[in-house]
Amino acid sequence: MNDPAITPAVTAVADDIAEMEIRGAAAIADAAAAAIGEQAQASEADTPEEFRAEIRAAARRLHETRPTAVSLPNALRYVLQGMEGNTVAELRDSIVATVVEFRRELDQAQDNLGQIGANRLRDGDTIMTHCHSTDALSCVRHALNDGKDISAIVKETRPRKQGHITARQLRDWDVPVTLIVDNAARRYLNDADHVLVGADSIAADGSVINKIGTSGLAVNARERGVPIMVAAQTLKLHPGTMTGHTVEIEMRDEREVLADAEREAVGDVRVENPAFDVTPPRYVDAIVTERGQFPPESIVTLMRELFGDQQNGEPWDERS
Ligand code: RUB
Repeated sequence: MNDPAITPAVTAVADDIAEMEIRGAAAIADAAAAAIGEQAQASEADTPEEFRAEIRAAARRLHETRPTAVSLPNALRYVLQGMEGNTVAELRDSIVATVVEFRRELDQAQDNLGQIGANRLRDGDTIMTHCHSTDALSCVRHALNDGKDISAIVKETRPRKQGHITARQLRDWDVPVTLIVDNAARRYLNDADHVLVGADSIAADGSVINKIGTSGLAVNARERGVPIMVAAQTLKLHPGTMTGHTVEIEMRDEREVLADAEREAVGDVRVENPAFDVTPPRYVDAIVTERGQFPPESIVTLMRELFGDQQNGEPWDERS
């Protein structure tokens, strides 16, 4: 049998995720689910078997783009588990409907956790942010809607400077923003009432996997007595960690760290560019989800409820 046909739309989305044109755990999940929907709609499969094989191949292509944000496999699993029917038309319709439902739940979850997170913020509070997280920003948006004045100290977030996206968004909401380089974070923690970050994955023990630099920020914040709040919808919970797996930390290209001219000037050194790090649960005060807020150590209870204890392969695995 020929390799299953993947549509150009899926390839384009996969490339955009790998290149970080589409980035952030929620946006990646949303784009991947939508791409499976496009695959379903554009498919020219003649048989249900052919159609299923195409969908599985598209999911594998999307899955291999970036390894750390578990929202990606969680989204793909959600959509593929919604595929049912005995004809190509039925299978297609079920995928399209599941993608719509997935997006609705994603938006709803972000909105709900935003309200829960906003309740932790008081009028006049200053937050310190790292990277760009739509879940974290949802908490700020709700606090503003509740009439609270919020200010922000925004870490630049080297090497990709996602802090600029956060700063722009907050300015659009009229939030006073102070942009700082990452190295200045400890100094400015004196002026912060909360550290507010998102997550790419949350492990069963409550460890938070987020943009590189989060763990150092959390350790410093704890030392200064500044509470650390992680805004993460349950799509970020990593089911595999319940069965003892660890979360893979993506290593990205050295060219994100050194431009070509700098590379020449620096000479023959090894450059490492991990995209994420792991913050141990003892440095996190609260994980805010759409299902409520949890001390990190109790997140496993929610994970068991949502995923059960067992994982039996993935719906995109090749079958004989
Ligand atoms: C993004 C990042 C964000 C989380 C949460 O890293 O670490 O904090 O993905 O974002 P990158 P959201 O820029 O490398 O993708 O809350 O929007 O899901």
